[in-house]
Amino acid sequence: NAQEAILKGMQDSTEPTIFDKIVSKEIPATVLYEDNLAMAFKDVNPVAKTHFLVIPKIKAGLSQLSKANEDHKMLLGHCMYVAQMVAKQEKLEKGFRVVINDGVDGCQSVYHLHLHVIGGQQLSWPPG
Ligand code: DGP
Repeated sequence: NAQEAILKGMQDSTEPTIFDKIVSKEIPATVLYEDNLAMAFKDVNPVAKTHFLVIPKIKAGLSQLSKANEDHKMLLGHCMYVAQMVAKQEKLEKGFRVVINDGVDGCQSVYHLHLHVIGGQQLSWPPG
């Protein structure tokens, strides 16, 4: 569709990451949901009983949230929507947390935008 074409055409000079290999199925992941724009899969290093990631399949320059521009709004909204949809699928009816780590201070380790969805147990607040 048109949105996909716009995203595909957006310059991406950022390095490919392990998440590109998950999208292309070069490396395995437990995929919970996938559509033409986004993918949700279990985090390999869970910090709670349920911990999955939602990523845009087309990075489109979004190595991190702070690189977002106007053209990314639909994709960002879509990822947020997918996060709550998969949370329902994973039966997180008592609640959950969505986190985006950005940059060094945010402890980001993979530079391909991703939403962490964490739950399945009582969480504490605030994070460090
Ligand atoms: P962050 O620190 O926000 O950049 O989180 C990156 C997350 O990605 C971290 O919780 C571990 C997860 N992760 C890293 N490599 C892999 C992988 O190869 N497979 C899966 N499923 N998750 C990964």
